[in-house]
Amino acid sequence: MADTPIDLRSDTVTRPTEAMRRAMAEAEVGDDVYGEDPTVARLEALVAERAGHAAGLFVPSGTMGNQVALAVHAPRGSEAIVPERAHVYEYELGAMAVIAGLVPRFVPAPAGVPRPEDVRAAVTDSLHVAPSGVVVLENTHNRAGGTVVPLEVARAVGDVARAAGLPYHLDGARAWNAAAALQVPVAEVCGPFDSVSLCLSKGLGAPVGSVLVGSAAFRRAAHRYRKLLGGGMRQAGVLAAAGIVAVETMSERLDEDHARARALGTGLGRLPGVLVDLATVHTNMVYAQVDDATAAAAALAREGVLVNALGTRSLRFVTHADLADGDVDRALARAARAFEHLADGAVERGADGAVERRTVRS
Ligand code: TLP
Repeated sequence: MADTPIDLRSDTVTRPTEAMRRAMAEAEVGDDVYGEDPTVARLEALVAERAGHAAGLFVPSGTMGNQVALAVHAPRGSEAIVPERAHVYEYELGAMAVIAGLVPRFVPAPAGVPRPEDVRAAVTDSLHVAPSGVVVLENTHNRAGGTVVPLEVARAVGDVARAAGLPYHLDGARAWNAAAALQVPVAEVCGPFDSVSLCLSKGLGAPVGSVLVGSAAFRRAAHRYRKLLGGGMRQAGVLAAAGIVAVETMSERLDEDHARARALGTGLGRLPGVLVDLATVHTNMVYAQVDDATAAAAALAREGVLVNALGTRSLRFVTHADLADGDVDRALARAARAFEHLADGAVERGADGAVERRTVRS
């Protein structure tokens, strides 16, 4: 294996910065189950304020943030209307069924963006099917490539939800990335929703945690669910302190991750046997199509580049705060070595090496 591995599996692999570690060591804490941790209270107020919502609740993970929100919003036996390939369904182990008793109703979402009319068509109060319980969006949409949902679409889907009397939740694990890409404050991204789960442990680099924001009444209900799920944490200010540093110092640097993803995507797309749709590289993720994702990920790992294989043909590369200058070039050089022997099956090239035709595969 070449030198130090470059870890592009996820932005969750980032380690706390020196400033975070100092803040953790010095955090003022109390028993948060008694509501006595001042640092947790500060983090919750900070994120609620940044997101433009009345109240925040610190939860251990994005999964718990989403699942608590769904459980609060929708009655058991109802449907969660979700964009296809949404994290709340694909990667949360069926939690919406296990915890809240919900079934998913998918709407098509090319590039992660549903059409408001498809959401409207998915709403039902028919006697013969499960009633609609909640509408969900994901911004950025992970499985679609870290793509950004435009604000006007988020608002228009919100109008549909409101007209139908349905609560509206955002999986905003990477809402700060969406805000950076759209060049708006994160409150704009979070504005149309009744609740948003924002992760501190992804692009912002905190070691643990998410904040679920919404109204004061929503927070009261969510607080009970968090406890029910075993998410009542005691001196959690040690973790919240890192979250405060993350929000205050790391959200402004996300453009750097996005520029690196674009450079990485451009370089990867030039390699034999690799197909990258640069139109989907909006933020810090690059999805590359190859003939055999498992073999390609193993070849990359041997050269010192760690990525996730998703499905049989997709590789996901994620840029993040722990990358150093030059890591993208180093990763590309290693990828070129790893893919040397792969067939150039995905693309056809002209004499000058330019891609002439791409075969798009699922
Ligand atoms: N996603 C992880 C993996 O689970 C795939 C990653 O590496 O990207 N919503 C979205 C959109 C997410 O991408 C994730 C994490 C979550 C929610 C859940 O967050 P955690 O891992 O904190 O429970």
